[in-house]
Amino acid sequence: MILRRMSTILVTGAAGFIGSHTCDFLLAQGHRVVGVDNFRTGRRENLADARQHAAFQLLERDVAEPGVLADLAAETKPAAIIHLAALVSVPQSIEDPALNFRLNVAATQYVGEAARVLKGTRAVEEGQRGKVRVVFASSAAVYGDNPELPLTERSETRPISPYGGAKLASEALLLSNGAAYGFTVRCMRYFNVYGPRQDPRSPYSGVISIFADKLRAGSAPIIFGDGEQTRDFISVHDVARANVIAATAPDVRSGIANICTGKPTSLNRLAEILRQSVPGTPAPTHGEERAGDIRHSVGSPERARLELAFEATVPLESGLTELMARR
Ligand code: UD2
Repeated sequence: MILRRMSTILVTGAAGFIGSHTCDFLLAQGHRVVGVDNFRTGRRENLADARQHAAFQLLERDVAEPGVLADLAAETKPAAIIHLAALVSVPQSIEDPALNFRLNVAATQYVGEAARVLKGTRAVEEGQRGKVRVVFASSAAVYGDNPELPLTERSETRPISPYGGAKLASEALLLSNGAAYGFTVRCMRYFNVYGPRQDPRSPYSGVISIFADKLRAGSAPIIFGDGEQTRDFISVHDVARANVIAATAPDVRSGIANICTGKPTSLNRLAEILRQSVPGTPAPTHGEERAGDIRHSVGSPERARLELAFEATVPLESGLTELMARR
């Protein structure tokens, strides 16, 4: 795949888990990156590698404030905005739906406005004749507890948290703005993303970060329920690559894509692979099933393959081995 060369890409939420890996991958591909973060949950240390690059610029700004992103877009004239800044916690969205609205819906409107500003200026850099692009971090949470598997982009969306609702609303906002004002929008429905830099500290953090943290400390992970529930775990390296393809590959059209592997893995299997990667670690114990837990979730990766030529390539085993070898 031939990527557009040396674009300037604006990444919101640059210091976050997915954001920082996306910045690293963009820089490795030779792009210039303007990273924006307000450091509410993002961490400076996530950008230790990116900050070594001359092509990386980091700005501390709050993109949930009106006008901030539009001004930044006018200043930096990126070819694409990858919008990853968000309230990332599903439980927090339930506790504070107003904050969820501000960070996960209102801020998205400002992304649309920034893309409109770019469209109006000579936004696209010399040599790049493509349209302005927006890549949006959506989530499998838009499917809620839809049991028809695998989940495709045509599956019914019935989110069961303010977080999932906000992601779905933001998809519609951006896609409709893109259609009305003439910019390209790609909504990326990430499934269960894992990898280095994922914060394990909350009980609602991704299960892999929690298990890895426990095993590093020499304690046993706790599997909620019988462990036969399944998830579609995808490496953050694959997710970062998918974001970069969506932002920079030629001929990407507006639309939605699941970003997943298409392979279900049970929690029991996950715990077994983790134990194999670090011999001598304790066996998991089983606890109560988590209230509201979805039994099975797996996505269809077909549309991403057809429309983005993206396929996840990191096998879970090697992704987990890399994770356990770090820190
Ligand atoms: C997502 C949300 C979660 C909740 C849920 C609602 C994230 C990271 N999680 O969960 O907050 O809103 O959707 O359905 O956004 N598990 C264990 N032991 C642990 C931790 C988790 O067994 O210490 C299990 C958990 O019960 C589940 C699986 O691991 O069956 C995956 O959990 P997860 O929170 O990583 O992801 P998910 O998609 O269930």
